[in-house]
Amino acid sequence: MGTSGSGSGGRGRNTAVEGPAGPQIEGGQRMNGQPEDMTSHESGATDIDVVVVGAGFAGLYQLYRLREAGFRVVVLEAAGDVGGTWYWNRYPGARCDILTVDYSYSWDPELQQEWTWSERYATQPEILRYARFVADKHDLRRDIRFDTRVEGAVWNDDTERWTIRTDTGDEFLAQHYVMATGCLSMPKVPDIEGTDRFGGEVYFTSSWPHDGVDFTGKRVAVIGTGSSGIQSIPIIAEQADQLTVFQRTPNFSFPAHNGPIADERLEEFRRDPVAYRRAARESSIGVPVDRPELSALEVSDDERQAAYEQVWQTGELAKLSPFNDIQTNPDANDTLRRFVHGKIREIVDDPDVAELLCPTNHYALTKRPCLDTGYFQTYNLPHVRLVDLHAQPIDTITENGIDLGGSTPEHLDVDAIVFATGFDAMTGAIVGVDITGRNGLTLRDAWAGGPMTYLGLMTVGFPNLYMITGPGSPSVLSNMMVSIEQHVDLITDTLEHLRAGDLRTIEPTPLAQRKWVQHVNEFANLTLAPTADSWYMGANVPGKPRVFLPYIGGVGRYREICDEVVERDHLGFVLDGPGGHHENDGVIRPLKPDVALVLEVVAELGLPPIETLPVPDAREFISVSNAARPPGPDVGEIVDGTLPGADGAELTYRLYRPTTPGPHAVVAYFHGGGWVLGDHASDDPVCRDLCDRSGAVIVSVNYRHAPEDRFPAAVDDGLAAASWIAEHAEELGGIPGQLAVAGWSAGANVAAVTAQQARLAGGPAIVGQVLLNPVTDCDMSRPSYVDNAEGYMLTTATMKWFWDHYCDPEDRAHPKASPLRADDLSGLPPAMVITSEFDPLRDEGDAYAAALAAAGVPVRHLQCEGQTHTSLGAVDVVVTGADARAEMADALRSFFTVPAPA
Ligand code: N01
Repeated sequence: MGTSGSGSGGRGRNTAVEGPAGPQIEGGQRMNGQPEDMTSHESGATDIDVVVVGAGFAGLYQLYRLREAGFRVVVLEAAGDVGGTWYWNRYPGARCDILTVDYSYSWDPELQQEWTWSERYATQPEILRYARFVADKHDLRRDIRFDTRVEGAVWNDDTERWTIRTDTGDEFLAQHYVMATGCLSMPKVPDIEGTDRFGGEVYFTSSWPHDGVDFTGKRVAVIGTGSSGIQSIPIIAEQADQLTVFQRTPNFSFPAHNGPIADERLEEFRRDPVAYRRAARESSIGVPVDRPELSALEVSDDERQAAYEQVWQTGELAKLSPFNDIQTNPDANDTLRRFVHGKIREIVDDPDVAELLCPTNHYALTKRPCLDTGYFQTYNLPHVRLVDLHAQPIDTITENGIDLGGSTPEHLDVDAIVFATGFDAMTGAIVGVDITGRNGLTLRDAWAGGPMTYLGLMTVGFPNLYMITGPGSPSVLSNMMVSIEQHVDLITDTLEHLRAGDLRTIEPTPLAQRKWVQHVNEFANLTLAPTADSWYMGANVPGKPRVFLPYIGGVGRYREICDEVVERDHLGFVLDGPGGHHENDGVIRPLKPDVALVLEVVAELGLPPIETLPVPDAREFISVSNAARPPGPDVGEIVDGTLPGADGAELTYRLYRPTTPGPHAVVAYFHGGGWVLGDHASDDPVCRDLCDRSGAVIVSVNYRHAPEDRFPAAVDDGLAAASWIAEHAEELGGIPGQLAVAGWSAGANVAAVTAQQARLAGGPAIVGQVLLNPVTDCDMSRPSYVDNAEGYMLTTATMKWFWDHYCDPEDRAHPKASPLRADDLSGLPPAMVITSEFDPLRDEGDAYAAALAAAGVPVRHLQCEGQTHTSLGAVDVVVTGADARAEMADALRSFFTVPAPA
């Protein structure tokens, strides 16, 4: 999306033609700023409240806000003028790829009226003019030091200030230090042999000569086919005598259809700019477009084709996903991938070249997609050649050209080489400055395994250091303007808060940071994004840790999170100073992201609480919602049958047989539903999953339910069913003596009681028990009943309703109802007990695991963070639950390796 930030954080090699120092002021007046209210320290250093590094869009707005708030602030900028990315990236064809109506500041209502963009996607010169216009309008340059590169920054714990050192020999002592250095501002160091040897012209798209380059009559090589390459190649081709493009990875690119801004979008904005901007802030990527609701797999081929055709004709990054599962489902993604391949084959005349241009090694949109103007058409020009670096890798660059190896070695003479090879994204410009925090820890060392931040904004050990659109925030996955403004506002508000409270420092807590990094990763892992070798993953820079860098949860969600952090008294931060010491340790998003998404969807449906429904309606409601679940994995065979329960009851069961040849060990499984709801098929996905993963036959039993058959019917049926299954193991395709019990929720209560009753009765032999979020006790006063009373699917009220239907109060303390209350738990089969953090039943499950262990029973106790009572069973919906289910299956397999007790 739109990029921003300056190169002050330290740039890589400059072009052979021009360095970053040459100011080229086209408009506006340049001054080298020295705020009037700066004071000089005795050491000669300048004393100031805030140093901001970078005068791109982030730095400019940050300067404006801090100045308005009365802070003494200086901006240090390596370039000769404002503009950041747009100052440096002047290559031919450079434009933004977010509609410029969206890629513009919203904080100055006047500016929105004063400035009119000329095109849908403004060119680099126009965007740079805009940055200069803003700098002039607000007289920002007087506080900016141009041609000043920050080289190092050291935190002093005694003075609680940063010392910031520049290449001009100046030093600044600042209480706060803001990195507004941009996410794509540190060019990747060229990693192609012989680059330094080349005697011709060398250009980098990331720092293009200010006077432009004329390629007329020249033989030009362009290396790299990311956004910069794809934007510049068609224009270089117009001039060059010969153009050779060296492609390592073909990219997804869509026509930009640039031109005048579409009337309806502009009108929408002009009609109500405030509402328009609000919608952008609450959106997913910072552009006000509706979220798609349909899956790509639930529409007809024609409808899908029409939707993608619309995408192709629209040319907007924010609208590339017309379906809700393009980013998550490989099959859905493949439909878009094939559509784009079709387009490339239509456009490119030479079928071999077309195939080379079709991206096949990554899913669509998992690398940053591009918008182009005539990119694929360029390969139809007779003087343009595409070299596939997989077939013909570059051996070396020579004095006069490029040597290709591979199966068909060849030498190409060229006059100029253009490197469009990208950036050390998101972290490069930050760790490019030598930053030392508390106790001599350098940021480079602290981030050696990947960036560690809280909210992508601050990092432990580096107090009062702020990163605008840092790693772990939506940044590059969003319209940068929206994300920049949010961070600037947040930083400014934070500094005002500190000042008002006479506080000097702010720093995240280790727990908050660790959990935020985990949240960022877990969110990314819900999507296909981490599968690609992208710069989002750091994969383009040799040796860089492979970590998904931005936050993929969306700008609206992220903003809510940040707002909540502030509202909850700066949760996850330590604030300190003469005004007091406030440590508010905690985790802002303890739920797993997919669990949270499910809860959001359910909350939006506004479903009635189960306990408000008559039992038949509640059962109907559950069976309708169950029908909408993903089915779970295929198994070898499913057989329905009946078996005798207690009291002459006939019980239905469903048997799941693995695909592997039998006989198999057998699990008597008892479904969840509070002894009131569900049947032998209601835990279908979980049973399939367990069968598939454990390789055991699963027999799911439809024990009798309350209120028709109250306590102890369910548990008596449990024992009867287990006995029958043990006796008929061979008939069922099982191995005699290899029987375990398992269950979920009330079904886990039935399983636990069955294991106890079998021990008391001397049979059947049970080799193990797997209890998923079990009911083990009737005491509903434990903290988990209070902490998780509502909001996490199973509520305390529903649990009470279940108990009331199932069991008279005077019977509830009986071990057949509350197995935790059994006098003696010794000699029970080995157990695996799984409990979930956000489950009213959590504490009684934990207590049962502890009691079993205390009685000498071998217990595996898995306490699942961020999960709810129902989430672990949501097969193929809550993917973060898969590990726990794998462990359940693993436990079953381990039970079956031991002989059954005699
Ligand atoms: O950089 P890139 P970019 N040998 O990393 C190839 C933003 N942006 O400057 O994919 C051969 O995307 C590399 O190959 P591979 C935007 O966010 C925005 O183009 O790593 N090839 C790739 O093809 C964008 O995503 C606009 O296999 C080598 C290319 O070089 C981001 O900036 C415009 C190589 C680098 O592509 C970066 O874009 C421009 C090697 N040794 C940029 N090393 C807007 O429109 C790398 N490559 C706002």
